[in-house]
Amino acid sequence: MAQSRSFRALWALEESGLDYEYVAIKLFGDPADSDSAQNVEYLALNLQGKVPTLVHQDLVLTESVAILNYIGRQAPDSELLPRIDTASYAHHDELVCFILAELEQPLWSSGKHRFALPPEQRIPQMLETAKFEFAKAVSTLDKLLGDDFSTIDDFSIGKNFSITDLLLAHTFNWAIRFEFDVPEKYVELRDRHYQRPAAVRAMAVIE
Ligand SMILES: N[C@@H](CCC(=O)N[C@@H](CS)C(=O)NCC(=O)O)C(=O)O
Repeated sequence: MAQSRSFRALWALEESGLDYEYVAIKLFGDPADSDSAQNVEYLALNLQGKVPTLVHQDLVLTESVAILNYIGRQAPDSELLPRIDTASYAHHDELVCFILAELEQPLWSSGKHRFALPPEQRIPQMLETAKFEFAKAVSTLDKLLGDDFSTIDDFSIGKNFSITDLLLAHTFNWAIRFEFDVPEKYVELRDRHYQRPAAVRAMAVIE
């Protein structure tokens, strides 16, 4: 699905150079339609009827970060995953967990309480809480990346683009679309990484 976490997987596939087939899925389509996330065949792959799903031979993965890490391992030359030393791997794990649990969480809370949850489960006041939590996460990110970190020149781990850069750019793009307060430097980071040829190719797939 175009505007979703699926873009992460698509972008990583383009970065990796691996062959893939993109299958469009509609989240809110009629369950009788074969491209609906509620269709029985799709639910057999993805129990929650969510996106993305990656199918490779007998392997089925339904968590976007597991999908990114798998793509990174299938294409080591892409250096989407750090391979220098254990500490770099540990920083990768730490930053991935932080992005999902702290930076993305308020965005998804906001999405759930605006359109994804059944109307009777939505709490409008959550939107203010989400903005508060997002601002807190952004100031922690500043510290995690360090005072010297340049959003114009540096990468979040090591000396090349990797999965954590992709996740940061995608998450800030999400925040910008949802009209959260995003500091200018992270808008620049989003712009810089979204100009990568692989991101542009991935965008063309969903347009
Ligand atoms: N933790 C999962 C979350 C997947 C997810 O919630 N995807 C959203 C689209 S970005 C979805 O399918 N939502 C439909 C729903 O919640 O029913 C991941 O990272 O892949």
